[in-house]
Amino acid sequence: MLIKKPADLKYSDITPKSIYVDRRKFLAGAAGVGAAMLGGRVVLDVISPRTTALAGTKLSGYSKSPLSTNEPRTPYNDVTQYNNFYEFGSDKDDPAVNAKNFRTSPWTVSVEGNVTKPQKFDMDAILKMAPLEERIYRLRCVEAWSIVVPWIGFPLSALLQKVEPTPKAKFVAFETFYDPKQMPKARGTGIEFPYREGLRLDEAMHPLTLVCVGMYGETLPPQDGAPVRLIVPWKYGFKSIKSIVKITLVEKQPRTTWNMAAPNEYGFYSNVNPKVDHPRWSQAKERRLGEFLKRPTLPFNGYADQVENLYSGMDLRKYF
Ligand SMILES: Nc1nc2c(c(=O)[nH]1)N[C@H]1C(S)=C(S)[C@@H](COP(=O)(O)O)O[C@H]1N2
Ligand SMILES: [Mo]
Repeated sequence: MLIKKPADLKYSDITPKSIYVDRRKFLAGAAGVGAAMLGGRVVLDVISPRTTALAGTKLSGYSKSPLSTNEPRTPYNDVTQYNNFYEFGSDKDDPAVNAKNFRTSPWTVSVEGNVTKPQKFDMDAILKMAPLEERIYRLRCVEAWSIVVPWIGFPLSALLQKVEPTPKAKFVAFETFYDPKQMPKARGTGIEFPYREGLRLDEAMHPLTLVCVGMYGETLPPQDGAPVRLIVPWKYGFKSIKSIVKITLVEKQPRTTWNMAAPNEYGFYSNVNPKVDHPRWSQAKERRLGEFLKRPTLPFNGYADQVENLYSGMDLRKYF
């Protein structure tokens, strides 16, 4: 049994939880098993070489962000059993079942477009790109449920700075991996794939905008967007695109999946706004998963102090 030194560790070597838990029992007492630090940052638990699934592997060496909410976190089981990830089906319990064997390694994210240094990053490069932080953020789905999750990641601005956007770059377009063979349920959902999202460049550079690689101390489970997703906490959940493979810096406002599917229902901006109802339901309240009573929805999902200046002078009914 080979135990690599931290410096040799590759993301693709990470052992899935089910396997390392067994191995831990098996190895109880063996030296070399446990959290490791690499250059004061990341890093992954134990490990022997493997190239299979990755979710549920411990992350360590991350700091706790002062940008976290102190609201109670939503139970892990709610966050991982009640999902929107249409590539794996449109019912809330579909992704947990159908994404189980989603192959997330090897994985690369291509960053291109109006940039001086277009680059393809593998997961090792992404994990080492910036110090990892745990950020406890609220995420509010446009369907009026919400969660509070200890996400792990780093500001998207750190990634964008690496590729040096040119002055022509005004928006950022994101694309999810799509493979009809691994995602046979996608077709029946009625939306177009690959799933696309977008942000204005200043929204993308905002310190709250997170490149997310983990949650609850571990790498992301497949149903929550492994191995890398976005979390944009002041916008409706569909902006927080999962399993990203491509990021393009563009001049014009990019097309986005839900806006293409129903432009009268889902805008490009999609800032959480209790005063602007969805055409088919109110946005005034939400149900926190795991709770019974509804609670009021807050403007910008409670992040108004930090983001409302991005939209000064804009009519947020028109730009919904
Ligand atoms: N690629 C992709 N990303 C996606 C979606 C999707 O269907 N496909 N659903 C979005 C929606 S509507 C929400 S509410 C959040 C849900 O994230 P969660 O399942 O981790 O709670 O993911 C978003 N990201
Ligand atoms: Mo959503």
